Amino acid sequence: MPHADLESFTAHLQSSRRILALLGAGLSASSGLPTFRGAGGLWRSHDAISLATPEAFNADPGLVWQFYSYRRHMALLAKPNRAHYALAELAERKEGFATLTQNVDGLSQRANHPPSQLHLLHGSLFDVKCTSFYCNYSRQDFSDPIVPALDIPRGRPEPKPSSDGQGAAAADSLYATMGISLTPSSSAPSELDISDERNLLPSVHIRDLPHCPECKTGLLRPGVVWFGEMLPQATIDAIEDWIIASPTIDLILVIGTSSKVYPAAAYVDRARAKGARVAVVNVVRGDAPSSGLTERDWFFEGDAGTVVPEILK
Ligand code: BJW
Repeated sequence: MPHADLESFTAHLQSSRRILALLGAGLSASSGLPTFRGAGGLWRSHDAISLATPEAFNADPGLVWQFYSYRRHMALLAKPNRAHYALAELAERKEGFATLTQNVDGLSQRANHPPSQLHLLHGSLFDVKCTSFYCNYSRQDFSDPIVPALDIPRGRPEPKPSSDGQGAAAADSLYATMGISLTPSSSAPSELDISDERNLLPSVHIRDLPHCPECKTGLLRPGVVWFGEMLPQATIDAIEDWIIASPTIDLILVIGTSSKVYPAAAYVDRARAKGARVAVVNVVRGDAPSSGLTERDWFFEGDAGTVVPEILK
């Protein structure tokens, strides 16, 4: 059985040289962003998981863009929480530390996580790419909404404040350098009660969705990794190089993930095969890597935004 003994964890962390962190949506739940599975995994009665597929995009690109427009808006308004900052600080402190994040919300970047130690397994909400087979166009895009047709009543609650507002000013100034204001404009869409079926979203015609400025014909799509799609090859290669360069891996932190999605979840076993002990932080005790935990491992039950800064300090 894993335990929650902070003393033994701290001693192991201090002596660890090669450390991985596998992050999931629960980390950003502490910043008020919804997770995928369980409570909060619904967007306007659609299962978030079923919208994160190429099939859903092909069937109704307008609906899927509305979902991602909402997610982009929420992520821009959210602030990194104390766990994002604690992980960024650990990366600064330990050269042999690498973060593998499944999150696409940009909060680790805004917490100043060193980019060379941060691997985005599932892409970014703020990348867009052309869907045309013959076109390789992609760009970073932080505009909100990305096109006027997506400036619709999103029926969202504003993100809850992070467990600690620390760093909000830094995030704001980082975004200001990119010319982005995180203050909602006066033309921001009004809030709707989305449980009220009368507040249905208007459908968005494909011609009003973002199109490729290069090939002029292709529809743009969010630069995220959907089910059935390959993870970015450069990211996989960089992680592989990191693992190969590690004679041993001492520790893997598994934070706020249901550990159900592959190949991300498989990095726990890769690390274990190199000797790593596992430390899980999750609000749900059962949400642990499928290979299970042993008495060498730790399970810290609770909100990532509170627990992570406590155990990493
Ligand atoms: C808190 C908290 C708080 C809440 N504090 N904790 C091997 C076996 C079986 C299947 C496969 C396999 N290999 C590949 C597959 C297929 C598939 C897969 O994994 N399927 C499984 C579901 C069975 N994988 C793929 O298709 C991947 N591609 C691939 O493998 O390519 C090769 C290939 C291609 C074709 C054929 C075969 C192979 C791609 C996976 C892409 C996943 N994409 C998404 C969407 C990204 C874009 C977007 O954001 O919209 O990624 S799906 C979604 O799940 C998102 C997440 O990153 C990912 C993981 O979810 P996460 O982060 O764990 O969130 P939740 O909601 O599941 O969990 C939250 C957790 O937080 C919970 O535990 C809570 O308790 C906890 N929590 N509040 C701490 N405050």
